[in-house]
Amino acid sequence: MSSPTPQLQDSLLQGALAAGIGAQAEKVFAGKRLSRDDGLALYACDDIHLVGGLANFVRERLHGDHAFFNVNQHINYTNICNKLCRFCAFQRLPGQEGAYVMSPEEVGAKIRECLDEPVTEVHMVAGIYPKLPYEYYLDILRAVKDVRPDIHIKAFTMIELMQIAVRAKKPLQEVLPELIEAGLGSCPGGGAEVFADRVHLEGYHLKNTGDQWIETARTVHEAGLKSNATMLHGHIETVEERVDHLDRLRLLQDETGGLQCYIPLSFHPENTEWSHLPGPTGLEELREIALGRLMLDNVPHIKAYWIMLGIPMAQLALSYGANDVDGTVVEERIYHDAGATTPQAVERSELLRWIRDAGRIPVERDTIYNVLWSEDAQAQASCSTDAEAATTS
Ligand code: V47
Repeated sequence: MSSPTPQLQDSLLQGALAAGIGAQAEKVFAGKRLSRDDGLALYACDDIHLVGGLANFVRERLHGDHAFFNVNQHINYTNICNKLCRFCAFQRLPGQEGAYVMSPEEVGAKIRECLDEPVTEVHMVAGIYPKLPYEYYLDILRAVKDVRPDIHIKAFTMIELMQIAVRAKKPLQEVLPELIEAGLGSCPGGGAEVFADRVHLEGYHLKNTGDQWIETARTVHEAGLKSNATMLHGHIETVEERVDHLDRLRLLQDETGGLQCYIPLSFHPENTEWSHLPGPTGLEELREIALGRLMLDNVPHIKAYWIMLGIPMAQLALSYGANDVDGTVVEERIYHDAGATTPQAVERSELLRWIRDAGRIPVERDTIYNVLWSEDAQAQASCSTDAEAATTS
């Protein structure tokens, strides 16, 4: 496994001093936490490749050349939603053309369709449809497990969990053990958007606030579940609001340690109320990956979600701070409704090919980052140790 050399560190430092981010580079090399002002300085730095180089330094210090992926399937059980978020192209109102709700049987059938594939995770999220009863959520989890008992269910964003607790008429603390009993394994990072109240009011005022997202994630972590975290960038938010978002995630992580991965999500404007906004450029996307890696010093993994970025940009992101690319993803809908032109799935062999092409070593993981397979002896060894531990416990 490669690790950053002193020569690389020296040339990065020279570049950083010339670009006016020497103090930030020194902190990065010393493993010290960057302040909010440091974050602003990194956003303001003209040389994105230098910022990316610093993030890559941290990425290689943590993960060497490894790039994680998994074999996964997405299920969006309903697109009916009452939150009317201005950035969303996926939502429908009840009765509107294209509106759907999948029954638990239909959810099970979707899982059955992929039984021949080596899928280890189902990523299940949807809109907020208040008519769905509490039992529905338990039933869709059970439907998945009935068909594929070994699959890991990563389901329900924080706003969905808030809604489930409302329908259960119980505090989330009491609901989570029941969801876990029905099959829930961890929670995805979606729905965080940008925590700042100003952006919340303007773009998604019916949805949870930033404080509510953090509070719900805290409850999830206290219940023993891991979760991911996202930030939806490239619309009306300021850089100060992005730094604030990252800092609040970092503080949550100091407290709970429950975040395993951070995923910057690039806003796709098509078919949304914000279709007049341009969305982020490629270099802005790379900067978000880099800032995530540099600011979130306590979050182990940074994901370049290839469905959103496209494969070429995800390959580049693996040298700008990202160490994960998500998975093979069968049937993504949220981004494709918003105009994404990436494929809706990729073969495992194809994913391996383009990770190798990016100069990285593919490592297949499960949802909670146990290594399942790798060409690299060191990663493979940690995989057999995990397997031995699992079989002897
Ligand atoms: O919650 C919705 C965002 C999220 C748009 O946890 C949009 O491993 C851009 O959270 N343009 C869903 N973004 C995706 C998500 C995710 C994806 C991959 C992995 C994980 C994980 C989580 O997408 C939504 C919302 O924040 N979103 N509409 C749009 N037009």
